[in-house]
Amino acid sequence: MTSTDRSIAAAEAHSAHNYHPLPVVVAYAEGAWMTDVEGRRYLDMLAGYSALNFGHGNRRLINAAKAQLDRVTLTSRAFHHDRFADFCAELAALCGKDMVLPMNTGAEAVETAVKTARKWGYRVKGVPDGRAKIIVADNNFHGRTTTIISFSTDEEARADYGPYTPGFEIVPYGDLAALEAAVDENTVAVLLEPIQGEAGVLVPPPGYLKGVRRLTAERGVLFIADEIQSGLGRTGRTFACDHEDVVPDMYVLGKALGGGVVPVSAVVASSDILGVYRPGEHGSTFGGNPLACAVALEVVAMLRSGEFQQRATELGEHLHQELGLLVGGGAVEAVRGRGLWAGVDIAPAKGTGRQISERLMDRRVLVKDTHGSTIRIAPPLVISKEDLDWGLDQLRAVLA
Ligand code: IF1
Repeated sequence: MTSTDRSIAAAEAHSAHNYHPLPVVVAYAEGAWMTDVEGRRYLDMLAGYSALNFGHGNRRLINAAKAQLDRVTLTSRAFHHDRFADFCAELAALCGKDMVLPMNTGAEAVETAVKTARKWGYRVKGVPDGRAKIIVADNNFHGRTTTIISFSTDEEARADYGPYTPGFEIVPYGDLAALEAAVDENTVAVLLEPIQGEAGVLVPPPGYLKGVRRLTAERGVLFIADEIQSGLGRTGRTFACDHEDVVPDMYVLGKALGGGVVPVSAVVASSDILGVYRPGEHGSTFGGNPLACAVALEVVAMLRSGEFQQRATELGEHLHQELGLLVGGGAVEAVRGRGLWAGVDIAPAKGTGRQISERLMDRRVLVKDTHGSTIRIAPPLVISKEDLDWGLDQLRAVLA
């Protein structure tokens, strides 16, 4: 029995089977590469679902974390600490906003955005108590809490978790007319991913985001952009909304905000929205902790230079050019995405997404399939062009 087999058997014996991971046991990682317990190296083309935009073991992020570990790691929000104000000010400035509410996971930030929109609806917009409505898109993915899966259209994520949280209406993604028809006097927000990740890296029709922005501004409804996966450089811009020069009322951030080192998430908005909170009305034990702030401050500094956005743009153009050549050859039915992010629909005759992922794993490339036979490609933004090309060679070989 190899150490891989032993590790997997123990994991299966002692953990809930809420995932079906590929049979690889990672022990080390650096840059775009991971090494398993047998010493085999793999090219990481998933990057922790975009939490690892800056690569594994990013020296600036590890050093920021190491330095903070010897200072103070947790105070709770019962007291201030010397990284908190800088983190909030710098992150707000990156977003062109003036207030931040820090949390830890993406789902917590989405929940915070939902609570903020409802509270704003009652205290600012004047919606009758308990009547606030939030509009979401079909095939959304915003996390796995009971409220968030209450508005999911994915039966696998939603089944057997009732009773469900009311107050949400689902409209088709990309359909502005349907959205306009759904907005009423009790609508407090529209919550959207600017590009739908789990749905298969779905880019909305050109002009959709601009239309949502115009409609929500006209109707006094908050536009909440869930940029947890699409944001922080992944699509070649700081935010996916930037591709349409759209500024939402609330940015919901997570994943790469913690640099792949610690969980860091946040809602970022203007003070006339986040100013609705009074002490004691929301919170989190770890939200905005010193270690999280130290790492996230370094992430914000790295994004300020624009180098990661530039890399994702240039390498992304190359990625999509190469993937585009595969369409129509019988193996790939469609490719979608932006920057260093692509959803590749494999022809079912070539195998399921899982089977393709396993064949790629045998060739030392790690990706994740999503529904059916789509694989998601999202390498760390630090990947070299040579490594990206090597990864594409393995995909072409698997599909040949
Ligand atoms: C899993 C994918 C799924 C997200 C967006 C909020 C969250 C996520 C746009 C919640 C998290 C993760 C969760 C992980 C797999 C992955 C994922 F889309 F990235 F592929 F599931 F859909 N908004 N996405 O993508 O953030 O609470 O996880 O920090 O749950 O299997 P979280």
